[in-house]
Amino acid sequence: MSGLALIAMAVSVGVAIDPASAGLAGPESGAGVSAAGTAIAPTGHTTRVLVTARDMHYDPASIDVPAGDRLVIELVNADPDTSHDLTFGSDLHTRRLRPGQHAVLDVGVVSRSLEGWCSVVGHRMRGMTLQVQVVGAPTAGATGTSGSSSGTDGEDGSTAHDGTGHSAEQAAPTGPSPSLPPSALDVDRAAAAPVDPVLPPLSSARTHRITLRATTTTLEVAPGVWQRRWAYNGQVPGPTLHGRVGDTFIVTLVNDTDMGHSIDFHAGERAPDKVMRTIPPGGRLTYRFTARRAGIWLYHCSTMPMSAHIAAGMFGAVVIEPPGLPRVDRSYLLVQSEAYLDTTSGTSHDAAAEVDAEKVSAERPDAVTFNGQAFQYDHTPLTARVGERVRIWVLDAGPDRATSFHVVGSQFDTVYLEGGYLLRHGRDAFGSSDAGGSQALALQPGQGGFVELTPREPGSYPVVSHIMVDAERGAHGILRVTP
Ligand SMILES: [Cu+2]
Repeated sequence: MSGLALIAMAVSVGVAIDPASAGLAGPESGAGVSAAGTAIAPTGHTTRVLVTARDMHYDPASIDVPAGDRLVIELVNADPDTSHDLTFGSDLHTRRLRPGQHAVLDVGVVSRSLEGWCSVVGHRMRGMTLQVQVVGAPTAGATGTSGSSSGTDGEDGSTAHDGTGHSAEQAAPTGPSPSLPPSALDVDRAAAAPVDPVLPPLSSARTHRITLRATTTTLEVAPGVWQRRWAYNGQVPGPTLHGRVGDTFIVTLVNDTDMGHSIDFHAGERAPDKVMRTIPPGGRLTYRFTARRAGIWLYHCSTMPMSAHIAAGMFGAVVIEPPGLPRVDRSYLLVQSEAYLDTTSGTSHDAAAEVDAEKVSAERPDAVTFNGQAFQYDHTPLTARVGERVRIWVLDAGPDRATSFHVVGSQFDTVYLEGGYLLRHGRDAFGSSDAGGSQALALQPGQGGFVELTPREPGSYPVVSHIMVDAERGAHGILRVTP
């Protein structure tokens, strides 16, 4: 039999069934094809297996199927708070199941071993794989064995097809997608929607009520470079909360996505168990906290894998002013974070993909940003006049990169780090002379503070992370000072 004929036959017998879109139409006729290119006669028998998805595993994690049997998998999502699915490749998959839902997947006549996995970002990496082992398959050829998961290809390429007509190669883990070339981070182009870096004003309210909706939204991470971001209220960073010591925040979190999400406010002291729990698609919770201490505090999604959820855009700032904080002429807020792009199908608006969780794991950011977009303040600068006092609040959301916040051409006479002043008008905590100065504010992920400076001359002062590779990846902007 020629390779071409084999391919044609394999395609004709394999039918992927998503019960949401089609009824069970089994591949009852025709033969499967072994890994070595040998036709396998269908037994006419169907193996049905119930598989439960829970806690980043399938149970069972491995299924034995007699060669030539048709395999039908019933998948149940037994997780209380997050979505799962099962895919064997691009065409053979269930729909995404919410907690408690189930689906039937007709895998077809199985003639070689397969690996299935959950396509929700990060789940495969954390162990959600399902092995389908063919047992009792005939040995064919000198080296190949039907049912081998090694994917040994025949010379004619026919064995790229299993009995379902789907390429087994799709089952191989792909690894991180290629890095975005630095030239793609175009400094000279304007962002479609630059984020206002001005700190929202303090209101007189002592109780703050806000609804945060977890969304999936296509946003720019650099001019012309887009990602399907997971975002609170469709923006990255999420809304800034601004209050005083003693204020109460009543936050309603609503999950408008098809996967589980959560929220963790560093600004409050709460047992994580209930308020930080992951809520399912459509779910909601109320998270109440009182801000007892001053600082700039991170909030972020804490659903696993947390690195991917934060990298995808689920973070924001809570600014709790220290008592007696003096008024200044300009007050800005910069949240630094990294972006990890799945570049497989491009980064245009229409091609934008979700976060590349494997790239996050490999610590290979494509961009480092202030307020979610690389280089945005090169094009729409922060502004001040000569002699004005400028305060810049800085928060490092990570998930993984520290920052060394620096304003080229200026010095800080006031530096506030994690709830205390390192310097206040040039004087340190020991009350030494008032001639001290600072050049950079060092922050690890999950830390924040502010700096104050007074520009002496008009000009363009670069605002950077002095971790230079990150400045070159986009943690770079301009403070434009006019006379
Ligand atoms: Cu999340």
